[in-house]
Amino acid sequence: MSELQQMDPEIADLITKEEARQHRTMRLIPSENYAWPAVMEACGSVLNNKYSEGYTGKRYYEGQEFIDGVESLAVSRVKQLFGVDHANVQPYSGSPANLAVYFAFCKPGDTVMGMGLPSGGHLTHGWKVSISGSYFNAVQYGVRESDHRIDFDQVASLAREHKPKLLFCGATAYPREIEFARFAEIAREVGAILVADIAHISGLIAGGAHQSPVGLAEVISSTTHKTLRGPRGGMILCDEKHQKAIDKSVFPGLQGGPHNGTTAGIAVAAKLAMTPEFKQYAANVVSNAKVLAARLEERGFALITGGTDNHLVLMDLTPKGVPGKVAAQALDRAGIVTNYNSIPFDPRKPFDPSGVRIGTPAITARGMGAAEMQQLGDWMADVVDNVTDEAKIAGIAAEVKALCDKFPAPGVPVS
Ligand code: DSN
Repeated sequence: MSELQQMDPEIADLITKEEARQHRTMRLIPSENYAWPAVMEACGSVLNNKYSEGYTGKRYYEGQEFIDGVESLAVSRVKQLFGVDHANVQPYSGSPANLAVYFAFCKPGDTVMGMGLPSGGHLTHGWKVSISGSYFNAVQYGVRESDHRIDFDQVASLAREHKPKLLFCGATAYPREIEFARFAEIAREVGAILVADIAHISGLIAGGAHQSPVGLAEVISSTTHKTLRGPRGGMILCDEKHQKAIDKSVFPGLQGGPHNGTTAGIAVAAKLAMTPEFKQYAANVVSNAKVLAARLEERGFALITGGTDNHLVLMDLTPKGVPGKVAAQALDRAGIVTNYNSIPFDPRKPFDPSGVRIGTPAITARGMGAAEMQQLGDWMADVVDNVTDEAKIAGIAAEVKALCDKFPAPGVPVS
């Protein structure tokens, strides 16, 4: 029996059940993935026990000789991976990373710009319920109603009118390439700092499956646990001229001690992301998303923008006559885990929207390929076309489980 089972059987039991759930289901939430087992090992180590406020060589606590080595490796590998001047790997996650970017460059009330949540932007890009939309004068751009692509005419005209200090690009529910060069041109024209939030696509960028914002965005923020397959954490990459402002903003501006186990996990993930295998993984994530999208479209799903360039597909369930939440819940019962999501110009409310958002990072990490994507598209259609047929859904759940048995998830024990 493990220490945890002896000391806290309730938590041990819940973890065992979650392991079984992660094994037997297909994880399609596009922001989720399986961290490498080596990453998990680094995160669950004695590094957890150490306080290290400050940065390498300049700490406020003694006993840092090995922690400094861990953070130096994480920083140098992330810099090498993305080809940037500076990397701060201490943000606790993506939202704190973005908050640190605001704190580095803005005062409350300053004007900032980002993509609105209903168009696929992130809460922290200025949406009104977030601190970013209430402490700053946040101007929101969106997508065109005609094709649901980013409306660059609107981005340019709003930027000229409002002259934001920061212009955020990057998204959480946008299935197309982010055109960093077009954003950079607009930012340059109005004197804004372009911030690329690459949380969803950092692994694709690292693996060469999406263009990089480096050289176009002066500041880049990201999580480290999505397509990058690292620990739950965040990072900020920037040009040398912003290094001081960013570092001061993260610590002591916003955070206390870094989570050293996470820092080690980021170092491990950055090392693994520099391998040829990871390049292949990133390419497979995108090709799987395209195959899945094509099959779903053949089976009658309406895809926002008509398809995908990245890891993510956003579907409008309206033509199927099923609300997004009902579809997501039925899919979950079939072992296909997605999230219901607003679509652009959604007539329904965010808690009961028209869409479902899916992505291929996790199922690709299990080694699934084109044949499995075709099968998955068929299962999804069969579920959504029969949302009240529990016998059919249970049958599909058994088939999903049989497929999952053939493709064990990295780092997830099979009980
Ligand atoms: N919660 C993340 C997502 O699911 O896209 C973004 O923060």
